[in-house]
Amino acid sequence: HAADAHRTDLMTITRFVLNEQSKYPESRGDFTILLNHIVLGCKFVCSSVNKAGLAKLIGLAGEINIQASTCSNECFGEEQKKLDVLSNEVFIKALVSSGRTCILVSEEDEDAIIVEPSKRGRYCVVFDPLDGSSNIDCGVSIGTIFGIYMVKDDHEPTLADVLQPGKQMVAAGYCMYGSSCTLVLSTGKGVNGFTLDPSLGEFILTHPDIRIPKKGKIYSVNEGNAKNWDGPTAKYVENCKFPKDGSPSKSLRYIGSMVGDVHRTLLYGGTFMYPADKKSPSGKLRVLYEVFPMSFLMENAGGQAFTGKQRALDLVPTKIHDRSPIFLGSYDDIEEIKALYAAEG
Ligand code: AHM
Ligand code: MG
Repeated sequence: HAADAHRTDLMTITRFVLNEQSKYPESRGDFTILLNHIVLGCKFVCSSVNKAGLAKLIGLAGEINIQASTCSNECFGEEQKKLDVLSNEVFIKALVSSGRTCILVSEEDEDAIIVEPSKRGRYCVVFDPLDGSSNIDCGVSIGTIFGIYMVKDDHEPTLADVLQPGKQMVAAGYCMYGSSCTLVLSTGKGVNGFTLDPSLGEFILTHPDIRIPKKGKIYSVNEGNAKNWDGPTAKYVENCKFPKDGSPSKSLRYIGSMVGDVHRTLLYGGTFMYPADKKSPSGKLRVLYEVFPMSFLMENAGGQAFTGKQRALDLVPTKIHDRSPIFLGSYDDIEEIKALYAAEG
């Protein structure tokens, strides 16, 4: 019976990646080990995010905090770390202890972290441990985003190892802490999604070979910034609302959590944008650990990612926290945006 087979033959993320890596005779399992440590970080953050509402109310000592509903995280003093700080520490410790990394870049840390020689490996990991900070306190979906580069030899790691165009990444993904905990991963050949089964503590393959629809019916952008947009962005959004070719108007969906907004875009199709505006000529999102991983996933799912000037994965970051405008999503929809920018000259 087919349904029974699903219940007893579980494709965990580890098994899936081991299968994939075994196609390369030179593979020594290092990537699988690295990924297992990333997965551990995701599970920890997932469990912390799920407990966050409760922890606020009960407090660490187990006493009911009567002020919980009227004060923010600061009320809990030193003991209660903010979720984003906690997540950052967990990922750094997990990545360093994997013994497979040499340099780490986190959105939470101004400087890159050079791993001590005795714990070094060949991978460079760039990540945003908990993205969507404005959504943390109200229980809306947030996520972790990561990208992975690999160095060729064992030279002393430097910033040059991570200031590489996104097309050089060997893998990228995100974990969304939403109504379920979903990890989406690409190692450069397609995109696969795994959902955490809390009773097993394992990510199970639930979304094999994700392909983004060629054209979508949704656009996603912070329209509150419209007065500062450039011409092509304004024109594209106008076309979404008042199509000139007789096609139906598109729906607007915007969470303000990149992971949730991109996840929906990947599954349902459409566009996600954080364009440049007069106040922020480079947009808001960070090249290394937001724009690149999401662009890598989009392209691997058959979509596109564009900066307003070029293919996003061709960008060469000059600083680890650089920002870039980004338009990503369904192939045909991004073609439309590219045409508007090309017409602008
Ligand atoms: P953060 O790193 O401070 O959480 O900011 C990143 C988030 C993204 O998840 C999201 O796409 C964007 O900021 C939303 O920004 P805005 O509130 O300007 O629309
Ligand atoms: Mg962020």
